[in-house]
Amino acid sequence: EDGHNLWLRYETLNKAHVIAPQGGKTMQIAIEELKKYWNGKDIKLVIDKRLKNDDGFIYDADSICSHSEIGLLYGVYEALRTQQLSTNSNAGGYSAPKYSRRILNHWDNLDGSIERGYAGKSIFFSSKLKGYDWEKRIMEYARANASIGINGSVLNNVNASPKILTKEYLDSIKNIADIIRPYGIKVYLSVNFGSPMALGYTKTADPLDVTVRNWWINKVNEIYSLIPDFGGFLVKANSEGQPGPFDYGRTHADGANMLADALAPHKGIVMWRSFVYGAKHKGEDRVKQALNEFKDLDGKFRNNVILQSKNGPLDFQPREPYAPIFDNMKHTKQMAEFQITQEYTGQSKHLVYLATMWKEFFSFVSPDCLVGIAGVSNIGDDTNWCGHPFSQANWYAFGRLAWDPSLSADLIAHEWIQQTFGQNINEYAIGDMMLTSREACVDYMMPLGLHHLFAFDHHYGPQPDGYKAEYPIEWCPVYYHKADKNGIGFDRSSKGTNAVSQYREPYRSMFDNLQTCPDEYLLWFHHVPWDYKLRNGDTLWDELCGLYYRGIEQVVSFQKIWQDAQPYVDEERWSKVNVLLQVQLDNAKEWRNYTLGYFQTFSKQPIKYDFTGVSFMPISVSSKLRQ
Ligand code: BDP
Repeated sequence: EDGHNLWLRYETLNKAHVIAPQGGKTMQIAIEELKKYWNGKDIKLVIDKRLKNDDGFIYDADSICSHSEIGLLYGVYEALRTQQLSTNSNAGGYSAPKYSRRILNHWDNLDGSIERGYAGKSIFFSSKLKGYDWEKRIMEYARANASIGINGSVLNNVNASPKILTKEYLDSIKNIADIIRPYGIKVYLSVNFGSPMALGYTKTADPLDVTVRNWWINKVNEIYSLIPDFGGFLVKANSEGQPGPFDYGRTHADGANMLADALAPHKGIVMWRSFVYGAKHKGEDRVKQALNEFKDLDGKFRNNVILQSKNGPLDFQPREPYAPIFDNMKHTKQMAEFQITQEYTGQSKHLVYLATMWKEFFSFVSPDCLVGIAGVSNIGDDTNWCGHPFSQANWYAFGRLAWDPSLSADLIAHEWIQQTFGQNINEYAIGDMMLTSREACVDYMMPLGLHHLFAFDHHYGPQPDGYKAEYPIEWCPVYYHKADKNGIGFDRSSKGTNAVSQYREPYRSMFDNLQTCPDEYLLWFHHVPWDYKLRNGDTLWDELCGLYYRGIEQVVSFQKIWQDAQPYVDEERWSKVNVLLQVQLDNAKEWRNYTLGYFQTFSKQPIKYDFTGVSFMPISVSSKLRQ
């Protein structure tokens, strides 16, 4: 049992009789899946053009009905999913996705490596795979995505090589597109803004230059001649060294609109990332820069441009407040970008279920203000796809939430557990472990709103004392915690950098005021004295210490839960998780020792806890964060 089958563990039954109209490849897949795995007798697939949403479907005991073949396939996976679950009695009814764009962002490089990938090499560009089973692997990938409703893949890294747009690569992208199309998945590409110049076709990449504009038009036409349903481009421009319109004195809107104009005749889109700092607003508090870069451009983007922003204003930290750009760009289409790959949450070594983090985001940012969701993928060519067996749950949860952001993290966890490990496992304990795992990670890495205390470059372990004169200050941990003899935290209140002013009410005032700022964001928004009394009566220092210890206790409790699960889990997956939980515990202790040891040099106060004598403190977060 190597985990390769993910949550797709249907038993082959071969007893269903499927009645379906003539159709294409997608219909064939839908029929095959039912014939093999459906546990009823007759089942009917019906195309009904009166149903408006292409991807939506109606599913009841003996029929699945949709406007389109892909809608039918989604209905089939819903039927098979409910068949696997113990709660299948309330199955059925109408289901349609909240968003038409449910997209994985792969950060895969053309040499087969993956930026922030922790599960092997690229399944798209690795030469190792380009053997006989390459096609099979891509098909399995597409099937897994279709089973949870994902319908788009950006195949390459946002730090994009211009070479992706050469004939050689476009031909291989066409092959991938052909394999994944029947599963309803469109291909998108990340593009380097400087491509025409870098590839030697133009003297500039200025978006207002006619030769540049024509190059892009021709390139886009070439792409569509190979891939008629190509989705569009994802662009990281003027960010972390990438070229962009600023290089020519132009705006992000100029840049995005040029690409949008080339794509529009083919119905393609541009996903333009707001992850920009160190450009025009260099020197300002980093978390304010994205909005400051973009706010004057609100309403200036073409209709087929979507601004894509990370959930938090910094960079995928274990906990951040939501990114205020979502409050402000009222006349611009927006997408949220979640990070499924666990760059800052223990990579594929720690068990951290991220659905609770994404739900926290949705408790502040209404799903209604978005037009799509992107997730930075955690998939590689490892046999089990994601490295840690529980990291598969994050891929699963991303798809389910992109389909329906109102699903609870709890429900999704339980669906995943039953499908992945079967119904005999101690599901509630495992569910509790998953649901509290992100809070545990916050506790042992950086509680109370601390952020970016990570070791340079690899972002795995702690380095709160990190400072390198040769690096931008925004990459240095000391910039973020600002610990000194008086206290700790980044003053972003109205008396500090005033980052709070970017938030809508009531959050602006709530975050601004030390008395009302939720403890979870305390040191994100305030520089707080070591002796400051928190709402629970503890001093800041004692609470900080307590939380690091609590995080460790949580991991110990996960180990216990996993011991109890041993009889119900196959040896291979059980051992793998067991070993990784020990790594997680060792790492959690390292985080505590290093971080508290360092902060103690400022607080000069004792740590009241010891390794063995810690009493377990149940996790409780502010009610707002629990929704
Ligand atoms: C950061 C990663 C970096 C990415 C960047 C991005 O450390 O590797 O290129 O985000 O999203 O989180 O562009």
